[in-house]
Amino acid sequence: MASHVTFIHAADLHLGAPFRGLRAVSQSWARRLTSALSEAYDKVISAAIERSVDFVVISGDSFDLSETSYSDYLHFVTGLQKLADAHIPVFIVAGNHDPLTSWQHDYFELPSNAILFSADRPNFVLLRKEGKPLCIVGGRSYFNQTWLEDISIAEGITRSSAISTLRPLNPDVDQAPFAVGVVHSGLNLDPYKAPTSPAELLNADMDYWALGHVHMPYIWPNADDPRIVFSGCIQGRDIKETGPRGVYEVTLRENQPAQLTFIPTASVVWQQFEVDVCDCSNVLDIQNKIVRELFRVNGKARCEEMISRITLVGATPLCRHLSNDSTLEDLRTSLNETYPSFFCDAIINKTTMPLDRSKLAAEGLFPSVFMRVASDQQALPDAELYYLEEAFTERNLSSLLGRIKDVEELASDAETLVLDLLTRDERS
Ligand SMILES: [Mn+2]
Repeated sequence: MASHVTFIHAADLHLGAPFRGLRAVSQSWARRLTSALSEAYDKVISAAIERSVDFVVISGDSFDLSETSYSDYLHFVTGLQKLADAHIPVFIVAGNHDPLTSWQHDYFELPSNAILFSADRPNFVLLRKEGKPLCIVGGRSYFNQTWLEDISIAEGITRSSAISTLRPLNPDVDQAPFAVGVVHSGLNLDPYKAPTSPAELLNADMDYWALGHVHMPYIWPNADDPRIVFSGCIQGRDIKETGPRGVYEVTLRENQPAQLTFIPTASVVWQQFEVDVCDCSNVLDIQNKIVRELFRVNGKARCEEMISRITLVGATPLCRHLSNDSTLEDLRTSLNETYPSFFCDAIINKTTMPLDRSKLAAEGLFPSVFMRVASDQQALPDAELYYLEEAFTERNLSSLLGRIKDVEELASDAETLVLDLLTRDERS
């Protein structure tokens, strides 16, 4: 029988975190959000138990620090105890939000299946199955909120130092087929949070690095060979943390790439999206189109309850009604009353009045001159790109140049925007 190990990689639970950045919230949704984080944590625990995994790792930021209460600790420990009852060990590192110095041990004691790694050195554990060595787990915690060491947080977390550290008590440790590293690090993505490099981690000869800190799932070098992975947070906490959130179930087999299964855990998902209303003939039509979009977006979110921020775009004569705040607010209220599992916190109007370009050209006024200049310019995309390069460099923004993908589309959007501003008063 080929040997394998399966575990849950979770990170960034942020228990106790407040929800931020909502433009509007109803009382029932405020209550809903208060329970969303702890529900997501419960889903992590039940996923581990249902799948009978060999162990669980939590790669930092179990708590959000500023708000951690007795009830948050209690909830956390209760989950760990459920894993203990199912004989599932848990390996935890502390992150920048919950460094070791912030853990209030007067409130709780970790159950014996849970190991919180120290911050002073690399920690190693050997996991056995039926008496035989199965997997080495190595990790190191944050001590303070800032990683001040001039060494990498991952330094010394290698298969060979794990073997030499564990050998005195485990003479057979070098027979362990698997090794997993656990740290809370910005990797090469956030230079301010205990950064390290993919090359350093790969040199450590671990089979899988379970990282925390980046709140989006992120896999390096690629999904076919996941060696260094951020599982992301278990529940989005504001409108910037859109889309599904969850944990990975990881299976390691000898001489094969790690196999990952994403398990969604968010109990409320956040989404921001645009709805093009140019084909809607009245405001009710717009409402119906928004509803269709809400269901379409929710279909991909893998979570029933959803908070959304919706931007209306497109050219429509209804623009004049949509620029009235009370119409937008009525529309939002109606949406929220009709579908209680969706909450829209804001509708943003970016629609424009339709432009009659041939009429503008025939009038021969300033807009027609502008259209001629714009069309001459658009005939020379290389010159436009050169102009942008100069302008960005002058303003020290050359790093943004890589984001200019389609200069023709940019130029056409710019032309429409200018024409809209030039003619808005006449059309409304
Ligand atoms: Mn975090």
